[in-house]
Parts: sequence; C-alpha cells; structure tokens
Amino acid sequence: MKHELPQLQYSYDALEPFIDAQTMEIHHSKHHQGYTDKFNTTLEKYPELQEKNAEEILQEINSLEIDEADKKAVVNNGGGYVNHNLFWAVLGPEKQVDENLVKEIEETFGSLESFKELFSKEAGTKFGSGWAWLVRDENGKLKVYSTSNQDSPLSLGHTPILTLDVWEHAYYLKYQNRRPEYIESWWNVLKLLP
Ligand code: MN3
Repeated sequence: MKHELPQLQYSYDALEPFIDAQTMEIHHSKHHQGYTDKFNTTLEKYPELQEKNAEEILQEINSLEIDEADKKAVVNNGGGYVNHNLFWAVLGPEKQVDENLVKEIEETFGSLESFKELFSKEAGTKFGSGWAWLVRDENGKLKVYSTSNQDSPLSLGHTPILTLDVWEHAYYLKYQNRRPEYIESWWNVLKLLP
C-alpha cells in the first residue's frame, strides 16, 4: 500500500491568525509530503511491510528485520508521516470539544489548566526538534511527554491522543524564535479542548 498525504479538512488560511497560511502550506505540501514520499521509497524494498499500515510498522519497529539504515529511515519518515497526520487532525478553525477527554484530563492532571501548563512546559523546553504529546500508555493512563526528531509514541507501545509539532518549520515564518508564543497560540486552534 502506498501511503498518501491526507487532505486537510480545512483550508491553509483557516487557522489564521494563530498559524499563518504560508506556514501551513509549506508544512503540509512540502514537509509532510516529503516524509510521505521518503517513507514510501524506503518501503519499496520490503513487500511484506507494504501490507501493513503505518501505525503498525512503527509499533513493531524494534522487531522488524530490515537494514539498520532503513529502520532509521522508517523511524524518521514513517514517524514524520504519522505524527503530522495526527497533528492536522486535532486542529481546526472551530472547537469540537471532546467532553470525555476533558473529564479524563481533569481526573488525571487535576484540572484542564494544570494539564495545559504541563503540556506547554514540555513543548517549550524540548531541546531541538521534536513533538509534545498527550498519550495513553500501555496501562491506559494519560501521560504528557515529548519526543525528539520524528520519534513516535507508537514505538513505545503508547497511543497518541494529541500532539504539537515544535520543529522550527512549524512556526518560524510567523514566530521566529518565539516558540512559547506559538505554543500559546496553538491552544486556540486545537479543536478537541476548550
Ligand atoms: Mn512538522
């Protein structure tokens, strides 16, 4: 199966002024497309992996019998592919609040505000390129952490719920070095939470 760049459910300018249209277009049509293409190219050598979906491949990454260089390429480009899929999916110009998730967040982190503080801190202090995550761990418990590069929580046996891309390509055109401002703005277009 060829992995395909997902269509966004909103236009490139729909998240203005919080995320600008030019950043959205380059991020989706160049960066995400690039990960998708390179992921497909790496898989060409492995017909058995072409039967699996991208999430399965990342879940099984440690037991895959493929070249080390190809494994690294799958971590980077397969990770880039699925991480961005989730990133676009949880954003939107209008809130579609997941009340069950809100309740679970409040139970786990004390309040929505303390969750947001924790998540923003994780995203803000991530050194270099990476992602901040809310995941469900192997015991079903919600957790907040960050990963470097394009590493996916799927490879740790966790299920990603929402994520924030803190690579510079995600914000540099509008925010330059002001990553904290980008993070604060992002909450406005994260549709799952109020
Ligand atoms: Mn990105």
